[in-house]
Amino acid sequence: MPQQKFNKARFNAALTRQWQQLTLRSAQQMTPHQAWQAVSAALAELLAAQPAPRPAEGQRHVNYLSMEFLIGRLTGNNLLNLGWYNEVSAALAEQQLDLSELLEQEVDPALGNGGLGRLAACYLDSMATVGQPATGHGLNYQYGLFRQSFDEGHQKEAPDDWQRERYPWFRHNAALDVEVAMGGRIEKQEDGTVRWYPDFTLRGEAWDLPVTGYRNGVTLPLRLWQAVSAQPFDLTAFNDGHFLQAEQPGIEATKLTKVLYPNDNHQAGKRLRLMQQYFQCACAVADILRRHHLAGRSIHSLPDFEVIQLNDTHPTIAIPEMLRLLLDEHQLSWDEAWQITSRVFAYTNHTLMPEALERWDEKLMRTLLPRHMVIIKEINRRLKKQVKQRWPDDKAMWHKLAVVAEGQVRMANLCVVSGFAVNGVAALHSRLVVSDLFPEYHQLWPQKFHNVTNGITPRRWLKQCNPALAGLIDETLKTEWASNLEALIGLESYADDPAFRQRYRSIKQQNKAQLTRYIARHTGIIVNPAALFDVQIKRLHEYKRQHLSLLHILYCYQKLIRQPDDQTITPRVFLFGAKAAPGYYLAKNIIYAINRVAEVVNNDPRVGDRLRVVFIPDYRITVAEQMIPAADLSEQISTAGYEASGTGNMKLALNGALTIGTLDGANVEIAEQVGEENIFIFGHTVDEVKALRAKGYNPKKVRKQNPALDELLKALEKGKFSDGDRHAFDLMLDSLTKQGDPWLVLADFQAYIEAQQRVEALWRDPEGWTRAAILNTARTGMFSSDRSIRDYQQRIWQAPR
Ligand code: 26W
Repeated sequence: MPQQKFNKARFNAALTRQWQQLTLRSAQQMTPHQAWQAVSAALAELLAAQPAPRPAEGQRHVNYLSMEFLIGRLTGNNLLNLGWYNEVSAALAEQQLDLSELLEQEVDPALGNGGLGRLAACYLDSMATVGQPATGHGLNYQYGLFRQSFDEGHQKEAPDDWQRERYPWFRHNAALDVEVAMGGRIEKQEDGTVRWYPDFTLRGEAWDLPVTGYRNGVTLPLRLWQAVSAQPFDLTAFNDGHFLQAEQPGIEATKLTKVLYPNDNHQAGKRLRLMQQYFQCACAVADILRRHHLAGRSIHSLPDFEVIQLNDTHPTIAIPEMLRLLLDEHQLSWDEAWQITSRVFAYTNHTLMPEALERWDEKLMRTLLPRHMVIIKEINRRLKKQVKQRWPDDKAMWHKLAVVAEGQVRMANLCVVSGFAVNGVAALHSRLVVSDLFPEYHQLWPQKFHNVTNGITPRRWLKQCNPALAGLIDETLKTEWASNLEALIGLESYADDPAFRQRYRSIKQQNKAQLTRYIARHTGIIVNPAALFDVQIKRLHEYKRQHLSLLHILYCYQKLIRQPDDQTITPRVFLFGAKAAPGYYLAKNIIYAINRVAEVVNNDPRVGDRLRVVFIPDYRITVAEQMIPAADLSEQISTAGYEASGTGNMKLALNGALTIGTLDGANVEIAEQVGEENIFIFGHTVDEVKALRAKGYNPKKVRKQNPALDELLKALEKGKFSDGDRHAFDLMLDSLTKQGDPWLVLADFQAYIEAQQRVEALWRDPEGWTRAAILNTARTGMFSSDRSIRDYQQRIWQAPR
């Protein structure tokens, strides 16, 4: 489809209506925040007319189900994708409104925790851009991820009431409202069918956000479901005289989509969370079936037209929900219903961490979803028959393959059994999904398993967040690279061009100066923009090892104190951005330790401006957009085998940061692309991690054999960074020393220090560094999410033959 033209007259008319509704007399009377709302609402009105793409022959409509969509600010991004930025800016200037200023007024919708949520947002952007017909289905949380602040170094959480004022991009599509039932009991009817008598019903409202393709006239809906009570009162209870009870279900309803669970990689097992999951799935499945029926199609042809991609196991209940509707509403036989369902669902795994793999208590599931539990049991019973045929008398095998076992429903197993495809998110991770997570299922159905390496949208993560570099690339390549990122390879030959290097370096310097101002404004800390900007941005988790970086900071600090006159020491600014789950005390202790060390280092006069440690509070998409273009070094130092992919690693490399990292997740593929001389790889590999654990890993021994490491740990233990408090960092230190160092931080310490020395050696050669940075930009084109979406299209989303 062609790019949609900007219609200035329609835009001005829509904008006028906006300020008139505010009972103002001119556009200039709006506050900057009102102006942002009015401009966005006017644009949303123009966009409502944009068509969704039609499926090509044999192409299915993709329904992307995710509990999280970390979309970030929309207004600027939509203007860039539409190609209207300059025209809107000019139209507003005529009314004395400054576009770039009002864009800063936008709230940052934080409807996700981390990587999985941001990936969902990048994938919608790319589906719109490549013209893949799709709908994103999620929840309209009233409160997004908590806002983070620091109180004497401790993380504090505050609610994120992001919709307190109206969010102008939303459109309530009232024609799509859905009824969702929960609780109650089931009864077998005389004809053998089952009837569900639920306890209460909620209404799901569809709140749509437009996702714009890049200059192709396409808009896809991101449909965020919101719970409201179906009826204000339960009339039977009301008539019985139980006035107070009568409002009960309504109270539940408003609670349901109130808040996003702030856990990342840890399942809490809460009833309300299960209700959220079911609510989302019921709304999405009803919506998909309605569209199918409206098109006048037979239910049997559903798999030819629709595919449902499950973003991890959080929306798994969509599977028994689909079966329930086919069996109970459409009165299909089990075999027919199964035929349809098992060709519609595909599942993406994002983590191997045992504590993140969802298991729901059978009892809880039965009280909330009695009919679904019966269906899950039937899936389990039929699977057992199949397994017994293949492996007679092998109890251990069945124990591994069971969907229901030990009173729990294993959601990942349910996905593998009931879906036609399973994929990991990076080459290494997809291998581990087969070898470590599902080896038995792989024996049964090898054809189900795939890899799709993650990607990032180059629109937001280069063109929008780094306009200076984007401009240099435009000028150099003279081609539309933003929708064809592999074209960046054309920059390779400029890596040896001194003039190009100079411009590339000065853009990085400009971005660093801008971030320096941001840091001063938000933290009061003055950093040296000429220093090496060493960046670690991601959720706070032990396996991501922010504390390994902390040990390196202490190492640098010690060295500087010992050799104050050594002019060869590299000036560094260590920058962190990370939120810890509110109940994850060890992670919070790591934040506290970093903040306390920062306090000491930043205020030590012997340090001068050669070392700074900055923990930027409330890390979110908008902050990432500031930090990524300014980074020199990208820290990707997870214990090998635990970071499924990483996507921050891709954003940083694309923007010309060099990676220091383990051979984990997509780091492996980044290393392959950029070449080993342009990346700093260190540490135990997946196989070495396994071997070390098998042999019996003893962190105390490592410590004893490494006097430098021992000294750093002692300084922390003795309270040197906590005003003499010897217990300030107990949670973190006990884990490293007394509790066996489960993430092998000490085991990788020495290799990490040596890799950092290689970093410094290259930093001393600015020409060599810039060359490597340019090659990182030039060679990371494959990490565009457009490529990921094309992989999904080819490997997974094809209609069954
Ligand atoms: C049930 C609690 C819970 C919540 C979130 C468990 C697991 C999650 C997510 C799967 C965690 C997550 O965001 N995983 C990240 O997904 C990214 C996108 O694929 C990867 O790049 C990251 O490596 C992975 O940690």
